[in-house]
Amino acid sequence: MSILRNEIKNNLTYLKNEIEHIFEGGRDTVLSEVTVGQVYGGMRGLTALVCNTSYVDPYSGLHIGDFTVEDLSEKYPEEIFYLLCTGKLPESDFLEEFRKEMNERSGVPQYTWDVLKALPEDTHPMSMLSLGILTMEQESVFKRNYLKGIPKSDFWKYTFEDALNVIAKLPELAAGIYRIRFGDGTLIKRDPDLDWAGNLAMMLGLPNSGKELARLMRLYLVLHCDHEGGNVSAFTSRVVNSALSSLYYAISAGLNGLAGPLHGLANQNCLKFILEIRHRFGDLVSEEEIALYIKETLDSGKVIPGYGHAVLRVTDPRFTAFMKFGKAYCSENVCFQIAEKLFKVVPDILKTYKGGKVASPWPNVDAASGALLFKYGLNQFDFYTVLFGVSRILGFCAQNILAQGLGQPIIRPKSVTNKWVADQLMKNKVNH
Ligand code: NMX
Ligand code: MLT
Repeated sequence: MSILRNEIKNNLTYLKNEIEHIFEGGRDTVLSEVTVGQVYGGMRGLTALVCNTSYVDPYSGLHIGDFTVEDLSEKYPEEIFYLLCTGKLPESDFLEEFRKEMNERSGVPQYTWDVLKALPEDTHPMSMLSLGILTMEQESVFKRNYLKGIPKSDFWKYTFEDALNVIAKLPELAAGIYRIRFGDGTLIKRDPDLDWAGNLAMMLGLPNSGKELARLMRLYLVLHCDHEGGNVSAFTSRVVNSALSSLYYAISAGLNGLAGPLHGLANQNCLKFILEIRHRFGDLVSEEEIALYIKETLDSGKVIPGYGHAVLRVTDPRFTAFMKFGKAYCSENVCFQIAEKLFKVVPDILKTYKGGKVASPWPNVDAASGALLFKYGLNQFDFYTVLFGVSRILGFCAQNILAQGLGQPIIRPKSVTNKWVADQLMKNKVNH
């Protein structure tokens, strides 16, 4: 991985120069003011973080380097990892080099399997993924070297080693979780000739898993890789790593955030929702029936999974990329057709729901992906967020490598009490 390591080094030099210029231009320049509403409202819209792997524009969605989702949807996730870390797409020989590197670093330790197999049968696959990573923490190259003593400027190099070691084990770990939890527990050996996503698709051992599942897996692992720095999982992972807890701790923590229904778990809930609609109204459900079901769901106090976003204000381009795949390969599939009908019906209902309070009535990344996985026999929807997690770990790794390389300090914003806020309001009134 010398090419990638060198390119990260070059990227860090470039980013450091940029930061120097920014500081020269005005370290005290105000970027964002914070209102009382934001302090109590999940800091929505507060610009208080820098993340150089990717950027989410409210109207055009995810950008990685100079590329949009549409530009990247035919790429391999390995190439996206390179892009996240360096800001550039790799040369053509990178995929072959990466495949060899993954072969050398692969191999989930037996003790990890022993722990996962000892868990209760109803353990959620996301708990298994998070725990699986955590079991391997004592293998951290960063931790071992930090204890010996290493210069701060070299931290990122050891974290990069940890990243490659984890990434190499992910297809086996995720597929193994699927087979322990939903299969007969036997593990399928990886194929050293396959790419990262192709191996994962193959090791699930699904009866009809052919080239199309591998193609979907590649797209899936590309589309979920990163979504700037403020989403729950990436931010959590970064906060944990900023304490110099190893990448293993940081990844596991990030995954725990991803496991929530308002974040990554929404994707399993989306398919569940589609199957409930199908069960109740049949394969040929009408748009009117869907509208009825949506209203009932909202009246019961639940959210519509796969719709809404904290930053986006348009249809998520990642959703559009999945729909494009679905139209090409799954247009006859009933679940996909219901996902299409939901897209026609849900936004208009959410636009007026709660007096127009829903900031984005549009679909996010999760609204259609489950329907596609289902078509290829991946019908255990509890597993879907694991795939999101496998992909998002690429982002966690890249964000933490770059942040360490830039020498970013421990994250520790200031919190205040209600009384402090009330006193502040009072002072403002007196001053006016
Ligand atoms: N269905 C029903 N109500 C919604 C929805 C939705 N899909 N989206 C937002 N709202 C409500 C929200 O609950 C809130 O109500 P209240 O103030 O009464 O609690 C109100 O609209 C305003 O929320 P927003 O400012 O629009 O959204 P926020 O930024 O707080 O949250 C989400 C963003 C994504 C958490 C929210 O849209 C949601 O819960 N969506 C459904 C779950 C989902 O699809 N999550 C996946 C996100 C993507 N991912 O994979 O991580
Ligand atoms: C994500 O991909 O992390 C989600 O869209 C949530 C977010 O960006 O807040």
